[in-house]
Amino acid sequence: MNSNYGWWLPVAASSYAGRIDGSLAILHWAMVIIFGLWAVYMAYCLIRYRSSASPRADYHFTESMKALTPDVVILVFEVWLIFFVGVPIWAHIREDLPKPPEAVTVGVTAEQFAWTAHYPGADGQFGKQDIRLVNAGNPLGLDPADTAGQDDVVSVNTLVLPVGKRVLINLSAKDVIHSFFVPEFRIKQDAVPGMRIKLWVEPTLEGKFELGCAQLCGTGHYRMRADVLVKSAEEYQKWLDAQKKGI
Ligand SMILES: [Cu+2]
Repeated sequence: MNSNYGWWLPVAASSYAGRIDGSLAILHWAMVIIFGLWAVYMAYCLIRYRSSASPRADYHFTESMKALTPDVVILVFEVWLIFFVGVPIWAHIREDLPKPPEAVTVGVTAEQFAWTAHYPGADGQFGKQDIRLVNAGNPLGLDPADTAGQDDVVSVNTLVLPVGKRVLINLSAKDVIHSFFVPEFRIKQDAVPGMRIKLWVEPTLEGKFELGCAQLCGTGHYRMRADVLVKSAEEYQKWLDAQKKGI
């Protein structure tokens, strides 16, 4: 897993990761260029206006609008960056949610200090959940009397996803606010008790990644992590078939 991290960004493993990295690259290169220009300008001013060359201070403010040119350029660049780069990427991630028939739907529930994945099984239906049925052996409170839940798969601290497929994740939390963070997917989303928040990801690389909690959530926060295993469609199906069904 450590090989996914280096001096630069972690490996990009989702369909939208490249676009996020692109916007980061634009921003950082722009900052390098702006920093360089300012450094050169400052050096120029230090020499041009040194005290031996200009012993008297000049208090006249220039009224030429030309002096505002750099500010206008930066303003236009920043507006462009927000509305033509940032917002479209954000809208793609927030709004282009895959619809259940074409997408794999997985429930992910955060709690102190674990991640529980919930798969609907062959019938595509999630079983009924009841908070009164929650216990150590039934972390999601699945109702054993509900037939829709009898083929459901519940997986603690292992989230298995198929490569090249859009996955819809219904994210929730049982106790306090947590945050679903998979750096390789470039996705981070708070999990809030009482809310079911939809997010999606299309993994583009098979492998093992780390799902960490990115919101300080208690004394065991540091160990609130899960493996994200991205597998081929066949391997994914094999894994699902091998899991214990129901509760
Ligand atoms: Cu947490």
